[in-house]
Amino acid sequence: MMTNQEMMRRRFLRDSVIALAAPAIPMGAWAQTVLQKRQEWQSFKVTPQYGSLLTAIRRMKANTNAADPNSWAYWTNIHLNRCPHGVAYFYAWHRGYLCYFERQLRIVSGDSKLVLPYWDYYSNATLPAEFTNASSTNPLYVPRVNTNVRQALTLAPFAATVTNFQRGLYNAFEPSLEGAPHNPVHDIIGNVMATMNSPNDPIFWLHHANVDRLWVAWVAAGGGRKMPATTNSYWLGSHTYTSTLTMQRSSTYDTRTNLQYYYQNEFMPTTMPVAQLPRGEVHQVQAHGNERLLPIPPAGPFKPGGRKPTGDTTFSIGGALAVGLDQRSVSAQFPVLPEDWAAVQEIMRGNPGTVRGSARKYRSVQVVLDNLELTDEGMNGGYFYQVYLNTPSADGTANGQTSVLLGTLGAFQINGASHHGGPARLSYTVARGLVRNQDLRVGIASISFIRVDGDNSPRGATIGIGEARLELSTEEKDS
Ligand SMILES: [Cu+2]
Repeated sequence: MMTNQEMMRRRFLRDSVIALAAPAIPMGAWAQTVLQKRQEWQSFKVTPQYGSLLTAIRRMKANTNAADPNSWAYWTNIHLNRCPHGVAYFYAWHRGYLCYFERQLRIVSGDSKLVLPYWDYYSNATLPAEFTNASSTNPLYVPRVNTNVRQALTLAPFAATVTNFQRGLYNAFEPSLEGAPHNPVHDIIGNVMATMNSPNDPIFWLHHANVDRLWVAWVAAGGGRKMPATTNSYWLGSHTYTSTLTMQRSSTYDTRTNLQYYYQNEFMPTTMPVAQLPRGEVHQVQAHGNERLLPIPPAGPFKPGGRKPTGDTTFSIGGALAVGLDQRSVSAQFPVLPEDWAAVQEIMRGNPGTVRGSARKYRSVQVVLDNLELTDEGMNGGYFYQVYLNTPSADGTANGQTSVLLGTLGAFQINGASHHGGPARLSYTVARGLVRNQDLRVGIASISFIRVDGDNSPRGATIGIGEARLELSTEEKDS
């Protein structure tokens, strides 16, 4: 039996063939010549272009030919089939995608002044009212699990230490911002936003415009923050959207040179929208990196996965099997040999580590969540987990040791990891220095899942993890 996604993909392939007959959109020749300003929603919605946006979305949703760029489904399918999540070019690919979509909005609405707006959730963490008005004639409305994303936000990507850009380097902006707020905003809003069909929700475009803006702001902030140079091989080749729609990677290096747009506000956020916390609830304050003494959540009743090679280049020094997550926070605790922990410490110092049972030299450490599955209740999102690596003491507390935030886990991340086929696996790099000089006092390591809810999150089982493990990898990661 074909899965939904296989059917979507086949339909897409069929439609792509039809699309070849349509006039080809010029490739690599971005014809935008007037510098355009992308405005925050609150400014945008009082301009004449607000009406043009509604008109464009209405017309695109009414067009049921998914092979037609004037249809809404055409743009959702591009994301479903091509989007790179958790890999290189996450931002750059989406930058080109948004530009092509924005151009289509202009074509469909007939308004050459229509420019994509963004949603600055650091200023207004509640979805703009225009998106939540459930009137059947409102093209901006789709059902969602939550409408406040306060809990998804963090200032971590804007820390002075995050100076590298691309995935694969330590202290890199790309995986940091993707890890939060990008992913948890998808998770917390939920429903279609928690899936690879997320562009079907109009708020997707404003969310991604904001993510793109945060990238612009990060570059503009200076302070040693560095992009790969324009001459770097990172910018060779092109982004693919459909068989006929591509864009030179080098065109997406910045927004003004080729793409001809900028943002109303190009500063990094410096504060969280605290004033918009829901009343009457004590919410956990998010902390990131190495800054927090976290009470370790109770250990779940999970069987140890044992130490073993997990591939040609990776070796698991311990893990827990069949880890089930629900509305509670939980830890997966498992034994780690002192000599294996010593190898971790070597790697944290920048030296290769070796382990018994393998001839390889290991150069990085990661937490791997393997064979991830969503339950029926978990499928719609509306929640997420912060994934921590702890080295707990015998009584289960952090015992003066810092907890290390590795990233986030939710329906969106799992859907992203599985949608190109194969078992869903997520890995989180343990940055060098994060667990340096930390003892493994009782021979136990712990991977903790701190549940984060919105105002209206589901109860019950959400996510199953075949194995949560601590892995050494031969992959070199520059600092
Ligand atoms: Cu996204």
